[in-house]
Amino acid sequence: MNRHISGAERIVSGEKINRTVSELISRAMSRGASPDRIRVTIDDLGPVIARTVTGLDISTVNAPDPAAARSIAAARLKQAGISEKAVKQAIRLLAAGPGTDGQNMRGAMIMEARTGKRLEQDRARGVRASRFDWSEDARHRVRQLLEDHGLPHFRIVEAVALATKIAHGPGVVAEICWSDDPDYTAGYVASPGFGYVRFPICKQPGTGKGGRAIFVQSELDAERLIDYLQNEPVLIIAAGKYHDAT
Ligand code: WAQ
Ligand code: MG
Repeated sequence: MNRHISGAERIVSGEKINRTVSELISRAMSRGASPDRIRVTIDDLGPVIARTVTGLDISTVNAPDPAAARSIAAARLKQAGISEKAVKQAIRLLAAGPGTDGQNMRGAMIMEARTGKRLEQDRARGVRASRFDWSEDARHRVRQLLEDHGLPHFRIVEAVALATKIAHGPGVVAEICWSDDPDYTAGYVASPGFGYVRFPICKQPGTGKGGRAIFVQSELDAERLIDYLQNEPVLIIAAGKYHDAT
């Protein structure tokens, strides 16, 4: 089997490389799985200064079941300016497995907000965002914020970081995601305007289909966005706020 279990990445200064690599290796081996392979890649970002941003605000909508969660998520996306057609298309694909033959993708779909047209070149793999991280201080603060609201932080901290990078991308209107992990039922919608809105139950437990769809204003945005997602370093230097859902 060649199934990818989980990935993580960090942006750190040179003197923290050793410590960071050992933390990531411990993390990869600490979750019940015993991976056949752990791959570590270190990229020198050179003199490039990461763009610095604040993490998205976070809220939780406790919809009782997947149908309710998806319908509230859809309403939020429509308010953000995504067409009904595009929203339905994204949700249908996440539920079915958006890759080839109902497989999951390793990356995200990119969709035009008005038409739902898919703009990623490789529809089997999708686009992987990389080169984003919390500063040490901001990571500490967002963990504390989540703990203060009784939330386990492990996946949420990673998902908010990715959603924050995506929300700051050129042409991005909003995003929808739920995990492809059979025993993790949560998902979210995110946008620069309403932040990161979580839904603890986006799918039935045991369902191994999920993914991400990023909606862009126009077809012309796709190329610039893909370059940004893959290459431009983004460092989150402050945590957003936690709101009770409205
Ligand atoms: N860039 C783009 N797409 C990605 C990336 C990435 N770096 N990593 C994962 N994906 C896509 C890919 O299609 C996966 O199948 C899909 O997202 C889901 O990934 O409680 O755990 O890592 O607030 O399973 C969200 C809710 C959890 C957290 C998301 O996603 C919460 C999650 P997973
Ligand atoms: Mg997963």
